[in-house]
Amino acid sequence: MTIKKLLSGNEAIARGAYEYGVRAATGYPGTPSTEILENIVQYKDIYAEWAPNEKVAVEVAEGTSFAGARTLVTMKHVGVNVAADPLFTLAYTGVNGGFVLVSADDPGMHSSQDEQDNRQYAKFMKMALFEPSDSQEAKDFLGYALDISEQFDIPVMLRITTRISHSKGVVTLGERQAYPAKPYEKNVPKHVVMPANARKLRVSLEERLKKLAAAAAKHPANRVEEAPGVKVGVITSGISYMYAKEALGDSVSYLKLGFSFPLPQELIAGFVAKYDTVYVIEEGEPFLEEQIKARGLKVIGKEILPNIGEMSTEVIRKAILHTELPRPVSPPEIPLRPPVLCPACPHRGVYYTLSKLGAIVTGDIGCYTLGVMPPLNGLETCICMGASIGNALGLSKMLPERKVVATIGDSTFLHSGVTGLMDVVYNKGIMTTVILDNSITGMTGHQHNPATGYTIRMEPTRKVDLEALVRACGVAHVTVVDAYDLAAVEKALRAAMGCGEPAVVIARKPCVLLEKNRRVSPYGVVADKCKQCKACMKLGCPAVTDTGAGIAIDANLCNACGVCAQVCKFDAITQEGVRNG
Ligand SMILES: Cc1ncc(C[n+]2csc(CCOP(=O)(O)OP(=O)(O)O)c2C)c(N)n1
Repeated sequence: MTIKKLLSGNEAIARGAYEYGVRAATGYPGTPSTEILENIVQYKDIYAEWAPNEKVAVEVAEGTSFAGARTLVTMKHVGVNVAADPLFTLAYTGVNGGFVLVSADDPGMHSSQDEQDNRQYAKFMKMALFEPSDSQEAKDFLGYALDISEQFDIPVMLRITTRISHSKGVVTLGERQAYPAKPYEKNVPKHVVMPANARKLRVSLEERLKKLAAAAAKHPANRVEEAPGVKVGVITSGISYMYAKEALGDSVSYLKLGFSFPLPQELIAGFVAKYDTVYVIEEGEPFLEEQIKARGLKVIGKEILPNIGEMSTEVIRKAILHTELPRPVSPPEIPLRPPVLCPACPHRGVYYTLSKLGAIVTGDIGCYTLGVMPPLNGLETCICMGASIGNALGLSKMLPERKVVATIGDSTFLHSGVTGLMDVVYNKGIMTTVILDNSITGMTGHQHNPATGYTIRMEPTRKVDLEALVRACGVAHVTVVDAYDLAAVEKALRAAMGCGEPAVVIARKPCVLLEKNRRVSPYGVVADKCKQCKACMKLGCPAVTDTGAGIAIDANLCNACGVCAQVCKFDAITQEGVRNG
């Protein structure tokens, strides 16, 4: 009996890992990739781990592949920047067990700081590239990718985007197939990339790529869908295929590229020759288009289609058909809801305090980036994971008259902040680092990390002692404070900022959402004590509102951190006060 299931692209990849004999899966969380590993956990035959960062995830995956296991490693697009070093070299060494890197890109930046098109990395790194268009293909192409990896001794990128990761489609399930582990062999010329070996591997890599290009030309992931009698052809890949089909239907013929690097140039040339006009419809950069044009073929692409943001049916209709469908209903008036820190988020009090102290505050990537929003206006830079500490060191070196404070989450500190801290100590930085330790990787949905004490399968494990770690880096001035205790936070920050040496404050309190079922007695306002000074409004807590007639606390939102009560000089906020909601 055939079993079919509605799966997201991420769930389908996890299922594919199970069916196609993956034995090891590693990664670091990041939208839109996170649910792949979270779903792999249900398959007990697969070793799974969250690594501290993407580079380590790839290095572990290289080890499992060298050991002979079919291996999957997952990350968001910017994670590939972090992991680029071991990935470039892996194309040289090749693999043993099939090695597939899932790069989950985020066109439109729904949840990211940039929208890099990582197909360019596949070409740059000289990996094979697969681009599924839906959940079924996400599963099937993982199988293809593992086979290609093993046949051609090459790592393969399975490149997905937010819409593939998170939209659902019907997927036909199969059984787990038996792929016996390949034996591990000591092979120094292949695995030790000292220059003498690397030069030989470089030559073999080009030979492998040539063979790969020939395979891509005949591969079932690349197919022509011919519409009889039409004069227009479309070359497309990934999610753009879906949009193109919806916009143009069978008024054009399609060359759908699922295996898109190395590009099957002969197949493309044959297709282009058949039509008067050929469009290349691809989301993001002109990855296919530039390579096709470099062969001297005449196609139309980014002259009329954007390289910014997501592709869509509307964009294609407008650019190629010059028509726009009327919007079926006018959108309702939706109130703007800018993202905010949760009620009782432990990061709030730290940014509130910092905003009083006049320091330059650098930020990093995590829930706490929301400290930038008014009224906290808490941070001034945010570049990429781990950058806050290096940014702060640079600022402090050039602006010695200013106090500079870096703020960074626990997961981000372990990901790539700790090396910045070593630099602060080594190069005698006079600045403060605040580790916002909510004891979880909050922003991406509560994944464990080396400081939480649990593995991805919730097995208890040893945890990194952050205080001991920063001391081991050479920081002598280390304070740990309760992030809800504003007086303690302020005292610790003032002491750190005044100590004249590298200082670390660990502001600790578990993420409030970790205690989902906690019963709390919410705070309320004692009306006759409230002077309406609005000091509590400066916290930007969604539970506290100014109704015009007075301050009100929504009992349904209040998680009883008590921070608003601490900022009230008139004792007008108490757990006995009047609650709304
Ligand atoms: C290189 C890279 N990998 C992954 C991500 C996705 N990501 C955004 S924030 C974050 C972790 C935040 O956790 P933490 O530092 O503990 O802060 P919290 O959100 O818990 O406050 C991750 C993994 C990213 N933006 N960049």
